[in-house]
Amino acid sequence: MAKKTTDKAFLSGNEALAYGAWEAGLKVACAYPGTPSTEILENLSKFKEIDTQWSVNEKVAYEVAFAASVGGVRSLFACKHVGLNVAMDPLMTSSYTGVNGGFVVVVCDDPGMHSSQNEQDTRWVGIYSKMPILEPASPAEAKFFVGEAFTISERFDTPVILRMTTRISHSKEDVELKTRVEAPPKPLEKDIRKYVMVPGNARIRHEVVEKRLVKLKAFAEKTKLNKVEVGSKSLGFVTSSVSYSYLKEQYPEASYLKLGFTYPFCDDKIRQFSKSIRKCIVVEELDPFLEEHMKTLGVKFTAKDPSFRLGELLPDYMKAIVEGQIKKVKPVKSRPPRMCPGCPHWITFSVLKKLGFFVAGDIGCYTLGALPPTSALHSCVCMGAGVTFNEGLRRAHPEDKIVGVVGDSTFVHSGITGLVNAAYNKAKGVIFILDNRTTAMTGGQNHPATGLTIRDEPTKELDLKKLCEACGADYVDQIDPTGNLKEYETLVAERIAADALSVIISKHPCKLIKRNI
Ligand SMILES: Cc1ncc(C[n+]2csc(CCOP(=O)(O)OP(=O)(O)O)c2C)c(N)n1
Repeated sequence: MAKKTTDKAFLSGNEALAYGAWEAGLKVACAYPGTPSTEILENLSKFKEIDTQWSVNEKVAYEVAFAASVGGVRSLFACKHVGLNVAMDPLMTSSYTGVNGGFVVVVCDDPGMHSSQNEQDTRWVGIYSKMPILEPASPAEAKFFVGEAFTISERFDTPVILRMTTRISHSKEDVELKTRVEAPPKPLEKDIRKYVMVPGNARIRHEVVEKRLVKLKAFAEKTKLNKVEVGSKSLGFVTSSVSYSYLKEQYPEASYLKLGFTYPFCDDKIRQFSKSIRKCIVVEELDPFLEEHMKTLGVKFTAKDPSFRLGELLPDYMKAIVEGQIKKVKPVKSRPPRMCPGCPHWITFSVLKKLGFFVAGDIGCYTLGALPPTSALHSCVCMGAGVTFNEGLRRAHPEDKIVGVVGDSTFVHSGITGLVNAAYNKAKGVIFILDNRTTAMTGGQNHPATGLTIRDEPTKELDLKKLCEACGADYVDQIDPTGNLKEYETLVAERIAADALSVIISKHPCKLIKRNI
């Protein structure tokens, strides 16, 4: 990304957001990769003024970034929607403490599940956590909104959620570039009542949060982030995010209540708008978030057919939704992904296929082991579950043949605790750590076991073998399976026969990265 002072550049939503955060004086940014959010940190790491990191997982990323805000600087956390689940523990209480420097929580949802294990709609987290939600409708807005989010965060003493979706993150447009405005660091406050969330203090903070919500609601009515575009009196839309951009193309003459500050809801604006339009339609991707709230307001409107709650609202569907023509979203013919030719994961899956075991799987390129021709991965729920499913399934079926598979990045993210748990609770079995020296699924990001930082600088390298031994595994073997099939098969057979908890680290670099083993 070109770093210019005042100019235009053709940027994706994620690039634009990174640029906007830099302009707004961002100092510290943390993330764990996840499509469609990954490029935000990748782009932020190009700015020397910003301290960036790949954290080991989203909970850690959230805490480090949030602590930097408590320390008085503008900070940012970014993740994909499921990453927010991992960060929910600090997130919920950070709403109570509030911030010092502005703190922005960027969450990229993935309607249509282009690259995700579920399709959750992050907007509900606004209600649950009592934090404001901003929703840009284009890359240019992503850039503008992140600056606004910092201002709102500091003004109302709250973390602010900036909700992106795949199409906003990955589509491109011309955006204006400006200069960076430094946000001078505030002093580190020793404020026990604000930052020590023991029950006595948290009760007081809960009251503060409720009062803050009332103020945020008043702000939602006034802010230009929620704007009315006056057009036809006979047709109007209440909408947000990419749905707004799609509708504008198809219905340029209609009226719009375009919500950029989606939560807390701007009830008065919604009431006034729906009253002023003969046919008011709410159009939103995924869940009926606005729709359910508008029902409670008793305003007159129509909404999409419930079948459109699944998947993306593509431009082609807009007319159908408005005119009520189709009830079912036709799936686009898909071409299934597969592991690359020469991928080291192939070898493990060919061995596992021959063994015929139940393979407790995890999330990464190796999840593709579930597809033909190997079809040798039998569960995949969330990151880290390759380790814990081996244990849980064995507790249900002690006699069955079960192993677990996890990637190197995923093991560091959330597999370590599962291995400690297995050792502590005397579980048995073989866990394969498929160490391809990178986070391949999301495009090849570094992690602690690669020994390289987000900026490719050498750092302390996490020794997976020593770590697994320390976790309590009885046997830990490290082997390069490529060109070594016989030895690999013999080792696997030995460890499976043993009445023990074993870890086999299958180590060979991904074909798409240049790295020495
Ligand atoms: C909670 C959560 N965070 C992030 C992701 C995105 N993601 C999917 S797989 C993966 C890691 C893959 O790396 P690794 O385990 O090393 O396996 P590889 O793809 O390299 O084989 C990530 C970050 C996710 N699905 N869930």
